[in-house]
Amino acid sequence: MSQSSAGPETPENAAQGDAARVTVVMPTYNEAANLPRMAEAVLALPLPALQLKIVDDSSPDGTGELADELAEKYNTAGERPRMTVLHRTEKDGLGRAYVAGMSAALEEDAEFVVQMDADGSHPVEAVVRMLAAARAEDAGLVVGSRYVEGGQLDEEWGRHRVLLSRFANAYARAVLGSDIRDITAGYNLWSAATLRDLDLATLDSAGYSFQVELKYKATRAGHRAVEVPIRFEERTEGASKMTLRTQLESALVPLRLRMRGDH
Ligand SMILES: Nc1nc2c(ncn2[C@@H]2O[C@H](COP(=O)(O)OP(=O)(O)O)[C@@H](O)[C@H]2O)c(=O)[nH]1
Ligand SMILES: [Mg+2]
Repeated sequence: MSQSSAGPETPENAAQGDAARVTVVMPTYNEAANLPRMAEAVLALPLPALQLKIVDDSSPDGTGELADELAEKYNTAGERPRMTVLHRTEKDGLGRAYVAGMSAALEEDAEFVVQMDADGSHPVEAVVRMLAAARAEDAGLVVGSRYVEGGQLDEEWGRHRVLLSRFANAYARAVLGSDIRDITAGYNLWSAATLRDLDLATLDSAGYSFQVELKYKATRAGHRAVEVPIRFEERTEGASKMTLRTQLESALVPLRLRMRGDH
């Protein structure tokens, strides 16, 4: 057993003050109203070696410049940065933004990579539980799950949206034969070994279907996935970037993956 996985009695304690090199990759597009409190909350986690990496696609609202200012505030010259910013010139999809951010995190020697939205929908403190679960269950992937026992959706979600989300999940799970309950989840923690195995540069998804594709490929490659319950909060600031195009891609990618697979 490696030294880092030998921990105190409970999974909850195991991650307190944990020196794991966790990189939280946070894609942003017009999230200036959310970024300062998100950065503060992420960097206040009891994980001193955790880094926050913003991946901004030249947001017209100045999120990229704001991220640079925040990085300057949180970083200390001569020390390993706590916050970094990856500026991309083009908005060419959430999946591509994640591939860029995750690849950079791996190059910088992260041990774990977390995907987290910038709009406050993903409860920041759950990172500690997700890391503990990865260690305790030797998982390559931990899903912050709305659809396991204890998971919740903000009551503000209307009936229509709840049904659409449940349908998208059930559809992708059925087409792919996956037993991950929240296969469309955007809040996930990955071990570096799992991501390295997946060859991020070769993924099909440009957009939101990236979430499904990566989970599917990881479990098919034999990496263990576990789900920890989270409460998904509705965003209070800014607007969703989900478009009809990304929804169509989400419908088509599971079919494409399945046709290519050896079912
Ligand atoms: N860099 C980048 N970030 C994006 C893009 N699309 C969405 N995001 C970010 O991804 C996260 C999830 O997007 P959001 O609009 O909240 O999607 P929703 O929660 O499904 O409505 C947010 O942090 C967005 O700012 C994109 O094309 N590029
Ligand atoms: Mg959102």
